[in-house]
Amino acid sequence: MLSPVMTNLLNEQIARELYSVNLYRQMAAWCDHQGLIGSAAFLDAQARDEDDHFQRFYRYVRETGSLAVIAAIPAPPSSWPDIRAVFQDALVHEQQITRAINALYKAAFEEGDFATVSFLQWFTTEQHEEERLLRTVHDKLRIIGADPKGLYWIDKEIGKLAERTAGS
Ligand code: OFO
Repeated sequence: MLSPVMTNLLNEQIARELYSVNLYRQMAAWCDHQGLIGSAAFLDAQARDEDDHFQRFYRYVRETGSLAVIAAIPAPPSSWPDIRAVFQDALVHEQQITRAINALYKAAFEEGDFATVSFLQWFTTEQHEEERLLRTVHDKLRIIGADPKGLYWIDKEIGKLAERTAGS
């Protein structure tokens, strides 16, 4: 059973996860439009992971007997100056999500809601992994700089990483 405070906090996270799905879908569409098909595949895989995160929170709130609420989701940005800016935004976004998960974890712990603490444990590990992966891509793009030939190869490499994220 969730307290009203924890129910609200978890519903806020449901909204964040849905925003994450839309953000990565929009980033994937922008990359496709630029001909960056490897990056688009990677970001589509990220969006699928985010949908899994949404489902986990949504199901958990329902399983406790509380009401899961789907709030209005703000539109994500739809264009970026270049591919580096896309992955910079993605990394900053994941760092914000990590802070949100940590705040949830702290609130659950302070309430003595150990079922929710245990539920959130998976997400603390997942956030570590997501930040690591996005930092890897961000660093690769920073290293190649503005070299268009390098960009072609790095896009292919980013596409291969999509296979590693699929279903994770
Ligand atoms: Fe990217 O971890 Fe969920 O939001």
